Order: sequence, then C-alpha cells, then structure tokens
Amino acid sequence: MADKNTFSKGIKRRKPWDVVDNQVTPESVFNDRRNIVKALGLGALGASIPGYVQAGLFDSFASKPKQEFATRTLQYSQPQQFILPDTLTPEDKITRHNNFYEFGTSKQDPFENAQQFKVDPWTLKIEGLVDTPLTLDLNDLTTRFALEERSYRLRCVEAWSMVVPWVGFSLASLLKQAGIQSAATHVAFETLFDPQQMPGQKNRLMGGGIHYPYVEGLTLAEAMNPLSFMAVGLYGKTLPPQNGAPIRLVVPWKYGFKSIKSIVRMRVMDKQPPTSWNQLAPHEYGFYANVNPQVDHPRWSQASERSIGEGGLFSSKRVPTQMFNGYGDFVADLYKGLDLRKYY
Ligand SMILES: Nc1nc2c(c(=O)[nH]1)N[C@H]1C(S)=C(S)[C@@H](COP(=O)(O)O)O[C@H]1N2
Ligand SMILES: [Mo]
Repeated sequence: MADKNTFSKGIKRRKPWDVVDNQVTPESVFNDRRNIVKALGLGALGASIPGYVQAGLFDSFASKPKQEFATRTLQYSQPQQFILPDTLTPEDKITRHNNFYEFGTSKQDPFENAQQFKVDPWTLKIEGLVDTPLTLDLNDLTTRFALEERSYRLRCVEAWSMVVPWVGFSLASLLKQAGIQSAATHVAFETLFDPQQMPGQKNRLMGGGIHYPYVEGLTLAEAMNPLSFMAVGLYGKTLPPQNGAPIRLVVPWKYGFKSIKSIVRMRVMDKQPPTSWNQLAPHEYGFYANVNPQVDHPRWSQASERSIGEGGLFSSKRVPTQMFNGYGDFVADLYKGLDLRKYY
C-alpha cells in the first residue's frame, strides 16, 4: 500500500510558492513575484512561509504602481538634537504601512494610491495672529530653514509604533519667522483638500467618514516646544506622498493622528481649533492625545504597542508604551495640573 512517504519520494508536489518558469501566468506577474521574494530577502526561506501569508503579500503588491513618486536626496547641516537609543524602523515599512485616509483606510492604500500625488506647485500659508503672514512655496520648504535629521518614535493610537528618521526643522523656527502676536493661544493645521487627487475625500466610505480637509491643532506652548517638528523628508530624502509630502507635522509625544500630513495652511488663533478625529469620535479621541499607557482607548488597552518591523518578518514585537511616548523629560511640564484622564 502506498503511504505518504512513498508518494513524496521522487514526485514532489509543487507548492503554491514554488514558482516555475513555465507557469501559466503573465510574465509581469511572475517577475513581480520573484522580485518581491528577492526584495524581501526570502530566497529559499520563502518556502517556509505559509501560502496564505505569501498570498496576502502578493495581493498588497499586486496593484503596485508602475511609477513610484520621485523623491530626492536632502542636504542637512544641523546636528541631530534628540538622540534615541532605539533601532530605526526599516524604510520600506515606514513607506508601506501608513495611515493617510485621504488615500484609503487600509495600511497599504496610501502607498498604492498616492504615487501620482502632485506636490509642485505647493503653497503653505501661515496666517492668523501673526505679525507677518507667510506664503511658502515648495522650494522654500527645504531651503528657508536649516534642516536637521530627527529620529523620533511614532506611536499610533491603534497601538502600533515605528521609529522614523525624519528630516526637517522645528515648528518654533517657522512660527518665530511669522511673529506670534500676544493674543495667540493655539495653532491650527490643515491638509490639502483636493478630491481629484485624494479618492478618500471623494468617497466617504474610502475616507473613513472623516470630514475633510483633515485638520489638527496644538496649544501655542506645545507648538513652541523644541520637539514639535515640521518634516520635509525621511531617511535622508524628501517625503514620499504616503508619509505626507511635501511637509507634515511630527509631534512625537502625542498619538500619530496629531501629526497631520501634506499641510497647506496654518493659522495662529486665540481659541482651540477643531480637530478631525475629535470631531469624528470625541469620546475616543481628545484634543490633547498625549501618549498615555494609563488611559485606555474605550475599545482597547494603550498599555503596550506592536513595534512594526521588529521581532521578525511577519510578527512584531510587543513593547510597553511609555508615558508621553518616552518624551516626558521634555514635555511633562506642559501638562502640570491638568487631569490627563479628562483631557485625553
Ligand atoms: N492628513 C492626514 N494626516 C494624517 C493622517 C490622515 O489620515 N490624514 N493619519 C494620521 C495617523 S492616524 C498617523 S498614525 C500618522 C501616520 O504617519 P505615517 O503614515 O507617516 O507613519 O499620520 C497622521 N496624519
Ligand atoms: Mo494613527
């Protein structure tokens, strides 16, 4: 009687992942798959990865745009001011696992849908309670301020995290150039509104129900804190669209949704501005949104986070979440006497 072992001798059943040259698939797909396996460094290891994982992988690369958005190398002169002991998240994780609902709500949607995004021309206006309203064009964003590399932790409210080497300049240096008037208490930020380019703004379901344009805000003290950063690049190059090209805010002690992308307008105000996630679900997302392991989201714990890209290819290491994302030494003073359970 033929048992399993007899069968497996000599005749090897082709596994779904054993791509062979005469396979009946369009050549492009075949090449794509081979490149993906190669790019991921899977090689022979590929054979040990379950088929469904590979299927998922290939799905997310299947509609990979032919022409990726062109970034360029940035020169930066300033020394890094906040040194992190952390390991940087690999670039391909930072640029392929994104939240940018204007391009869809799945993590790979922004990479897949944003490659044709136009950033030239771009206009960033700084207005409101300032002595000198500013209008910056695309070139200004990378030339007007001395650029610095800043590696920061990014902690999403969904309990995953990354470590990103941004390039940019402090928000304070920009605000100082505009000149803040004495009545000012807050700064509001606004993302580009362009439904032609941003399918999530055209289709309510695709855009996650957010009322666009995406808006965010900080208190003036938060905005002037040296950690608050305007990023124009990452990993030494200008930002790709999925990460908020050509300029985005980065506030590393707050949940990621505060770090608004693709900014066209900033307004210095004398009251707290509305913010997108707070408007959508005020009991879940506050104005402050400081990273706080002691205050859970109504639907999940904030005590720990999944570190994207750590702990192997298809799993992530879970690590404890730190108060203010570990930046307490620099920002805790901003919240003295404030009940952080109430002002979440
Ligand atoms: N305009 C805009 N900005 C945005 C978002 C968005 O959907 N639209 N998502 C936010 C969220 S929830 C996170 S976690 C970070 C993610 O930044 P990254 O994709 O560069 O990691 O961007 C934030 N900025
Ligand atoms: Mo997020």
